Amino acid sequence: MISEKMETALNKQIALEGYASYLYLSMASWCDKEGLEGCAKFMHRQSEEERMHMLKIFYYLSEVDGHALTPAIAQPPHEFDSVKALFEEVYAHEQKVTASIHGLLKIGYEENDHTTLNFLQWYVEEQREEEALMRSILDKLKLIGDGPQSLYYIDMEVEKVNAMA
Ligand code: OFO
Repeated sequence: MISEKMETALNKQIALEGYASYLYLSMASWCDKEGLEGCAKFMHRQSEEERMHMLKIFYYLSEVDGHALTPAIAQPPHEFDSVKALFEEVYAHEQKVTASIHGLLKIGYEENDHTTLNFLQWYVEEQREEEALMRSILDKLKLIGDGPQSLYYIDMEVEKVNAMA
């Protein structure tokens, strides 16, 4: 049986993952509009992954006799200043998600909730990977630059990441 405090916090995490899924879907659409096919494909995949992150908590809450709540999701931004600004926003959002996961762990330790702590380990690892991936893309962006001449090369680099996944 899960505590009310943990149930509420996990429902907040569901909402955060759901928002990430919508934000990345919106970013995929913007990339597509800008002709950045590799980036669009990448953001679509990220969006799917975030939906999976959301559902994983959803199923977990049901499994431990909690009540998973379908979140209201705010409309994400539709316009982005540049591809660099877009990836910076992704990175910032991932850092926010990581901080939120750490908040959940804190509650887990306070409550001696080993089951949830164990469940959350997957997210700790996932966030480490996601942050590293976004940092590596931002590093490449710094090298290539994101002026109009560079967009083609940026897109090719992100396409290489797609091919590795
Ligand atoms: Fe699920 O927040 Fe990104 O990975």
